[in-house]
Amino acid sequence: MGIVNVTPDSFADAGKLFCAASVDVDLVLRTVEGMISAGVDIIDVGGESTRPGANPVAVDEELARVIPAIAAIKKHFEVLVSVDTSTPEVIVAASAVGAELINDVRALCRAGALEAAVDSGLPVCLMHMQKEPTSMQCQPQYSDVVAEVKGFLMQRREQCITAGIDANQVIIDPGFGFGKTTAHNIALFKSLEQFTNTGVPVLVGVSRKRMIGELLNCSTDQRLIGSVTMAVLAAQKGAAIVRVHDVFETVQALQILHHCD
Ligand code: YH5
Repeated sequence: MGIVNVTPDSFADAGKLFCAASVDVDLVLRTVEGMISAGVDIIDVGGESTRPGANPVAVDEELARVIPAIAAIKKHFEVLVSVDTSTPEVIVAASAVGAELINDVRALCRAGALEAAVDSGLPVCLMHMQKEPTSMQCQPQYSDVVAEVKGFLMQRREQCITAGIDANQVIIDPGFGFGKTTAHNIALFKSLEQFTNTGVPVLVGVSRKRMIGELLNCSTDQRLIGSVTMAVLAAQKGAAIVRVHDVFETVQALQILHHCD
């Protein structure tokens, strides 16, 4: 899964796909074309910055960022598109322009989001987050991070199934970096098989995140090797999808894994 940010403040992004007040659709299309050439399977389009401390974005603003980008991608390419959103209006509009997966860092917990996802008939990715982006990195606490994150995801998955989403249409994601210290992230990553062993498809997003910066003591532009290495380890532990900035390098590494493992 390749990350396409259409936010004005996404410092972690490879390219700034946002120009002045509106999305630069041509730049989005060139980025997607590059990812497709590199072997991407899914393009994840997000219009809300969820980096630590980021401010919430208004619904109209999120719609204006995300929907033109998804519509243009679907018009020009055959690639699967996922929408990184927690907003019911965005779920509805994105599915209307051809998005194929709802990726929600809030696990469809916002009012109306679960209903919108059910109505869309699309598969969903449920991610764990402690608190909200504005507050999540101030002293995250768990007594047993693996049990608590897994318990939340499996319970939320059951609620989604009860609400009408097919059991085989739910992906789970431990939510690396979302209300977790580096120690919590590493504990989760080491125990990733406790998630993949359930048989539920698991998505892992660690690309360029702070845990890699802390382990290697390096800035975001020096996290490529760490990110690719963690993507390979996640795949080896059974992750179904890895969400990454650097598609070309990650696809090469995963091809080696699949030929030689
Ligand atoms: C995720 O893990 N993450 S947005 C801070 C960074 C680097 C990257 C430099 N959406 C996930 O990518 N969706 C995001 O520091 C996600 N899983 C799923 N399912 C945050 C992000 C990032 C943040």
